Amino acid sequence: MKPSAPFHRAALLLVATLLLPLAACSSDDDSSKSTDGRSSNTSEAGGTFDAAECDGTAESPDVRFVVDACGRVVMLRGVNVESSSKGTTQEGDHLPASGLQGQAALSNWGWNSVRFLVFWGAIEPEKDKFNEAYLDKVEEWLDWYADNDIHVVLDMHQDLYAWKVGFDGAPDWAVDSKGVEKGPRDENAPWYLAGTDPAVQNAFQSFWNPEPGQADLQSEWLDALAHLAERFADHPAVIGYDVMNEPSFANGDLEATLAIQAQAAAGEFQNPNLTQFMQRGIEAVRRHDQDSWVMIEPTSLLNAFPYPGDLVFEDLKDTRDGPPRLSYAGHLYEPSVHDGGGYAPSSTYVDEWEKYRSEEAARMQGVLWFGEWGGAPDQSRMTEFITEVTSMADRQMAGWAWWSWDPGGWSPVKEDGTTLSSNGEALLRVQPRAIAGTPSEFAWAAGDKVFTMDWTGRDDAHGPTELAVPARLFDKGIRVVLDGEEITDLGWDRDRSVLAVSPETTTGTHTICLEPTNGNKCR
Ligand code: 9MR
Repeated sequence: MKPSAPFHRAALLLVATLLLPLAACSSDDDSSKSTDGRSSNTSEAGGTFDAAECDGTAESPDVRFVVDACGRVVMLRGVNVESSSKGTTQEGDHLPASGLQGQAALSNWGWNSVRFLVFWGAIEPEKDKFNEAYLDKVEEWLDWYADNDIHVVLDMHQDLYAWKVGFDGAPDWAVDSKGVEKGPRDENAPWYLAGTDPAVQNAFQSFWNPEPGQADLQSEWLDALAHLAERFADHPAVIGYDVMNEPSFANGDLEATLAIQAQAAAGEFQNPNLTQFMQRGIEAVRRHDQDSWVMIEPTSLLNAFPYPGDLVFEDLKDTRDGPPRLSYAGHLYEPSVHDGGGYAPSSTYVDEWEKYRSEEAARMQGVLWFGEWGGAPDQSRMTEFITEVTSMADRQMAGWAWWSWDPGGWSPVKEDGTTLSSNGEALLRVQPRAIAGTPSEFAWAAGDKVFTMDWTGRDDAHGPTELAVPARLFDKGIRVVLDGEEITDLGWDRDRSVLAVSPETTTGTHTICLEPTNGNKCR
């Protein structure tokens, strides 16, 4: 988004309603995924790693963690790919304009995951006819990610419902705006203000609250999601599905949405309509895929306002055999940062977000994952914002996906697709990619460039523990102390920014400390 005027109170209500609307290892770890060898890790520090042991049968040691086909805990960290896929009409290829070759730059950060945008209108442009040619193209991207050890969450994206009334999402045939045409747009206004368009609201109403005689569009959406899961259940890159991006207006129209703000602020707003849709989303994925995680978003209202969540968390149940594989996937958009107005020192947003969302993820028995967060680089205290959010994520051992890759703008890279933006510089950090055990805590001190982590090994986790160690941060090299001993033979792949370590014993507690070559903080 192009940041416009600084954020102000009047816009806040609208952000709430639109941006954030209402109503409502590869781990797919079946053995077919691991036998092709791509889902298992190939960086074999220690030399004892047998990829054949990665049969995808290990369950997560805790509902708060994702695991890969090797049973290692995966801390999902990466980026959304990408806004450009939306296009401006249902027609078009709906693939990232930056191109597959541009993804190699992800190795600057050692990231292990992407949230990849797909669209109902691209999957099913004509009713009941799935577009396999589009899905074949998506598969080419998935193949590349699998080959490069990057997990993918497929995100059923929409912005203001559909191209025909808003920006993207639903196919033209699934838009019922009750005879109202898309209104004129002020190209200089924030995009989400287009949610005031009666055509958008009517289309959402038809989706969330159909009247007798109207089509059951929710079931149509879920059938497209189920088809996506059927196509990619066995793909080694796919680790999750995001049921619906930023669900909006599930409780009614704009007026009704504005009316619930006070209720929402008081923690009294619950949204059974959206809860039921998300439960059906879990079941739609499980028709074909028992192993991936299902990402569930609350109303988009909560992205800008860290109010208590609206989902009926205890009603969301995974129907797979075995422990639940769910993720609570709300977005983190500090309103002023989203609109380019800078990160005020007095902002309490990140603290409140942490308090509510971590407690709600626990109630849902899900992995906490910020499916989107970001902002323009050229605003005050953006680096502080990034540092605070990433530190919070580490404290919570939560995953995140930056919005978005699209080179230029908010991206970690400038228009050329490789030079780091100031956002990219701030996002360079040491963090876990895959942990052959169960982490108890980890932290990155950006000032001293010191990373520490404690974990307990598990017999059912195979392969090395991997950290993202961006080569650009340590031009003179690194010093690593594992279980009190300095490692002399480092398994650090600088091209991929991945460090692999294997403690002498698999089980038991382990600790790692990493710092620049000449550091003296790690003992
Ligand atoms: O950043 C995107 C902006 O350029 C587009 O105009 C807008 C509408 O398509 O979408 C923005 O991306 C949003 C994403 O789709 C949903 N979450 C919030 C993102 C930032 O506003």
